[in-house]
Amino acid sequence: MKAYLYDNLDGDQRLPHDSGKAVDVEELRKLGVHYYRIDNIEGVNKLAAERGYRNRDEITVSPAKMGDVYEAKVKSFFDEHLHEDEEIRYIRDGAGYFDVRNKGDQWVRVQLDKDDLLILPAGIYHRFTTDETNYIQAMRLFKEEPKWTPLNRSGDLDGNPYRKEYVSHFLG
Ligand code: KMT
Ligand code: NI
Repeated sequence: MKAYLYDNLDGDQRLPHDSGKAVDVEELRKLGVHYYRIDNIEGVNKLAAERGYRNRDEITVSPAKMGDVYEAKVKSFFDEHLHEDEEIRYIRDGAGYFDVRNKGDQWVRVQLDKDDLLILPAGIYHRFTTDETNYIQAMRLFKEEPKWTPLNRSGDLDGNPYRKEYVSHFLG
């Protein structure tokens, strides 16, 4: 894992876009974003049980797996959005980037590799992209029903109760 401010420069979303300004785990924690390195599935099972997670699936995001829809999928994952539930991603193979908004509404890019696990709180604005290798395999964990309807920021979400809760808890 490596986190830094996104450089906001033009160019493919899959490039590193590293501004050179590092962001540490403490700063992520203040945004409600938790990072763990876990090299065994028992560790993931324990964390999931503690947090009340009951379901999971595995997704491979790659041209080999997705074929013609790969490019469109990668673009849609990169639309800024939030969820009304916590999002846990455990990287099984490959690599990718989760971008999250910080207190100043800047993008923080979190680079994840195999064995990295990231928890994003409900209501945080974020987006995802593969990197230049165009390959990631991840476990997605969810509490009850899969509830990953992305709510895009372009819709006005200031009144959304999950957003309001996040803002008052972490950005207030
Ligand atoms: C997400 O939340 O955008 C995804 O689940 C993308 C695939 S998981 C690395
Ligand atoms: Ni998401």
